[in-house]
Amino acid sequence: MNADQRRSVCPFDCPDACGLLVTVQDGRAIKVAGDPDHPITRGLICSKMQHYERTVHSPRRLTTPLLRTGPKGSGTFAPISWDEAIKRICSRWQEIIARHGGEAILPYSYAGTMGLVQRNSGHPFFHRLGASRLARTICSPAKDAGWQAVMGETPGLDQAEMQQSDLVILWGINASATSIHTMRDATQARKNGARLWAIDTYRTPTCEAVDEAFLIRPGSDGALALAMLQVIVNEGLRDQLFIDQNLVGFTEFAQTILPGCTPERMEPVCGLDAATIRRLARAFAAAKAPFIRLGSGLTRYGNGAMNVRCITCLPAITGAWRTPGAGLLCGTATGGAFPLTLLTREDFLTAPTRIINMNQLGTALNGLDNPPVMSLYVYHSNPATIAPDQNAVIRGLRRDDLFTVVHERFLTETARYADIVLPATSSLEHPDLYRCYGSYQAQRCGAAIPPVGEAKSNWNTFCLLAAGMGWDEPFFRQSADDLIEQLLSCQTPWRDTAVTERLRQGEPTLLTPPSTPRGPWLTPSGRIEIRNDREPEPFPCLLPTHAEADGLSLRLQPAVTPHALNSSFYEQDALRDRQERMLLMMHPEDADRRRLQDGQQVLARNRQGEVAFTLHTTDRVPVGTVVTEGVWWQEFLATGTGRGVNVLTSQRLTDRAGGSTLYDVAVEVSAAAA
Ligand SMILES: Nc1nc2c(c(=O)[nH]1)N[C@H]1C(S)=C(S)[C@@H](COP(=O)(O)OP(=O)(O)OC[C@H]3O[C@@H](n4cnc5c(=O)[nH]c(N)nc54)[C@H](O)[C@@H]3O)O[C@H]1N2
Ligand SMILES: Nc1nc2c(c(=O)[nH]1)N[C@H]1C(S)=C(S)[C@@H](COP(=O)(O)OP(=O)(O)OC[C@H]3O[C@@H](n4cnc5c(=O)[nH]c(N)nc54)[C@H](O)[C@@H]3O)O[C@H]1N2
Ligand code: SF4
Ligand SMILES: [Mo]
Repeated sequence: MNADQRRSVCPFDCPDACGLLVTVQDGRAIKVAGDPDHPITRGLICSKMQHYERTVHSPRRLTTPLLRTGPKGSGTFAPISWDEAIKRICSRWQEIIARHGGEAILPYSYAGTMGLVQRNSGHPFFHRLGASRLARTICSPAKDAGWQAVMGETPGLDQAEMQQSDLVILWGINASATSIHTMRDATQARKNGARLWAIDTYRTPTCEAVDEAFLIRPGSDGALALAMLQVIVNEGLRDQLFIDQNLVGFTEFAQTILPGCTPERMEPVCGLDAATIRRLARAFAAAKAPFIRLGSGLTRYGNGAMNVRCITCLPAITGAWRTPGAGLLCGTATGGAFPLTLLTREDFLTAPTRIINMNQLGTALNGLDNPPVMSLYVYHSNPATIAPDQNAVIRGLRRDDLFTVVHERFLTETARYADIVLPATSSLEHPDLYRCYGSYQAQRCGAAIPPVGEAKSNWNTFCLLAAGMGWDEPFFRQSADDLIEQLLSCQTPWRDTAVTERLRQGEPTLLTPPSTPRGPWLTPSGRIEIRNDREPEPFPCLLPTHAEADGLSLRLQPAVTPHALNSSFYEQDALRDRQERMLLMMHPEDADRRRLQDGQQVLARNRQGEVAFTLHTTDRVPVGTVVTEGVWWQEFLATGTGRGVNVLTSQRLTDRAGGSTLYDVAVEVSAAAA
């Protein structure tokens, strides 16, 4: 490594937490590459990060604190000093607390950075403040809930096992866009002779790279899995010995639920014909080592957790868990490796405060009382763009009596509604400790370059706010490196001293979960729980989506683009140009039926509102489904209402765990008025 090359880690919300090599010249990052010595990255990073230096040194970066001087949303601000900004925030908060109590203040954050210290920096501060708490459930908590209903705390598979599989199923995961190293491993498994399948709702780039893609109706994976289970049981393809030794509740499930789930009955629900469902079931049961990699999209439905629960039964009933290379990977939970309560400090809360679900920000800002939300502090998240029911969120952000502070790298749509904007560092400008959530790697890194302008990290900003509030806890006088050291020096069964030392040195390091994915099963009964009486439904079963009750003709998928990550990366012009504009993909038959033509402006609408798109007719989407990719910054939308796709998504929650239902959307589409 030459003197100018520094190690860093990709901070974005991606399962891989890639190791990076950053070339630094005169305090600026001039090149970013994948670390060839990182065991997952192996030199390969996605196209979004290949020019991370363009994000870090973007002319759009915020470099000083800003005070709003025009109407909310207008983007008119004047620079102020950090001192003044902290003073204004703290004095306004003191007034609000005196009048309404601490719960009138709401923090809002999610996953702008996944580093353990910077991501969790606000928790001790807002606990000490007595603020409302935020349930951070926008991504995929229903996936964990569905897995846990069957498998409890049993850890996930190691992705490397995919190489021993003879049938890899990418189930509801657009791996070529969202998990490129999974895609690389799956492609390698295919070269080794495995068959590769994808199960999705439209023909994604991932579907182009597999042997066979199966397109199903949105939110119908439970129906597909139940029908496969019915075939497996009916045709005697189950592993009865494994079932007897490891499962609880199978016989009753097979007698009461499965008879109603024949492929013929499930065909109209999931949109695959009965013969194909039978073929899938038989091939799954016949495979020596079937490996399912489950994505997150399919969990963002009113029945999301239940659908995952149904899929989780498949490897249990065929006894796939016996065989290396076989099983199901939802994600890896490495929470036990670094005790986060050292950072989050629940003990700073003097009494439990109310919890507000982040998916219902619109309602929280407009409809809450006792107390109303009088101040919103947003950090490393962009709710005006990424949160469901955008019209409600923006209506709330427009409130004149709402005091909004946004800590950001860019003047996002959310920042445009702020009273005070604080400039944030990028990951190259602050230290942190990262862990993958698709495998078991972790890595620490220091700052590679000094802060751009007057930007400050999340942790440093909360330390200033704590001082501004006049608090004297020594906790808020530590550095981010002190906190990292606390996490590392706390011993856990995941790390021996040699592993911890490697982490201290900034090496990519493998953590070892104290138990294995192949048992003992970490459930209350010690068995794989096909029956679970702690759930509202004791058995996996068919549940409806929300959207099917909406009575609208098309199902909308607000899917991801390879050229951005949620609303991040829109600041890079070249990446944004690859997306061209916000398209609505529709099957030609659906377009003909509505007399719509490719390239035309259309409006998609439902009860939350309407959004303008450019129509793109394509048979990549099945009849009855429309798709738009990307979560666009409103300022780049050329047409119509200037609102994005999240106008159409709702605040409804998943069946379990309070998750978002961003994919559970129905719309009507018509021509936009000329
Ligand atoms: N390039 C890029 N990478 C990203 C992101 C990004 O925005 N862009 N976002 C990051 C984040 S925060 C996350 S959570 C992950 C998510 O990454 P993934 O786990 O891949 O999840 P999604 O892309 O949301 O959805 C995966 C696929 O599920 C499909 N799908 C939707 N509904 C259903 C259904 O009911 N059944 C089935 N079988 N499939 C369905 C979608 O069409 C999509 O192709 O990606 C991360 N990585
Ligand atoms: N329509 C639609 N909506 C979606 C999704 C979708 O696929 N489609 N995906 C959903 C999912 S899965 C998720 S996880 C959420 C993600 O939602 P968010 O977590 O809000 O993710 P981003 O849109 O990437 O916004 C992160 C912001 O953090 C800022 N940031 C980055 N690093 C730092 C830092 O160190 N400090 C501070 N203060 N700021 C920083 C970035 O500039 C960026 O504006 O979006 C959800 N919304
Ligand atoms: S976004 Fe994911 S694939 Fe891309 S560099 Fe970051 S961790 Fe790696
Ligand atoms: Mo996510």
